[in-house]
Amino acid sequence: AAVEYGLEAPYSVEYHDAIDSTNARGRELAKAGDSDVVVLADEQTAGRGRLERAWNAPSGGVYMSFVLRPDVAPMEAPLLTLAAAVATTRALREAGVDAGIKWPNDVLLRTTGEKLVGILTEMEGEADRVSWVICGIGVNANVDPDTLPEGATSVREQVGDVDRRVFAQRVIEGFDSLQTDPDAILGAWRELAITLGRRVRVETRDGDVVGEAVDVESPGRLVVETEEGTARVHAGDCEHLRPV
Ligand code: BT5
Repeated sequence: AAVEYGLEAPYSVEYHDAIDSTNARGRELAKAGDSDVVVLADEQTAGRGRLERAWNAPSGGVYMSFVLRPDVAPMEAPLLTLAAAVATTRALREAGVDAGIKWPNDVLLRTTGEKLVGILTEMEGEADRVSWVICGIGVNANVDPDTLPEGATSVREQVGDVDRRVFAQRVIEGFDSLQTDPDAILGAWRELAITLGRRVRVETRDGDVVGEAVDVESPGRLVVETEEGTARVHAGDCEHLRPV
């Protein structure tokens, strides 16, 4: 089921009915020197999550990857993940879905904690400036929940199908308007977050951090008040975050 993505965007849009991974395609484009492209697909046959995990991407979803060359250092790239989460959450709420952001890279249904969206940001670059960033967003849009893993839900299951062209347009515009402005991104993120004010366990390679998640700081660190004091966890170090 191809969709007509006749989008008005500050990016050129490359649309695929089916592709292995929009992030993998974005990487090819980036390596070839392209920028300001959005790769969109109806279906992915080898969608990727973080840390070598797989992303289940049946036909009917919105799978999109921004190919960008922003003037940021590699350590600032997590801001783009936060911006993508903000833009996607706003688009979901406009569609009537009660979505909220779970740090670092998920959008969930607020009432049940079921996952609606995953975000995967990848980059390459020098110490002071990235050469490119791929920000990939996978939205369980018009898909049946029984094609998704346990703990996932879709827009279709919650409110019925969305017009994916309108939805993608909103995400693109929302993401573009935030750019890499840390204050705008963090301010919006805090308002849409479900992680803040909760007790959490953040699992990292170097052990668990347990305490109350109190804030997110630029460029995307979670601030946790633990019994031993204040801890700051980098998004890239988080393997799992669970409520406790
Ligand atoms: C993510 O990873 O959540 C990032 C997913 C990014 C997907 C987009 S789609 C467009 C672009 N192209 C790509 O190839 N990728 C990006 P992570 O936090 O590691 O979560 C992965 C875990 O979520 C898996 O191990 C499953 O448990 C679960 N999962 C897999 N598919 C899911 C789905 N469709 N909905 C909800 N949960 C899912």
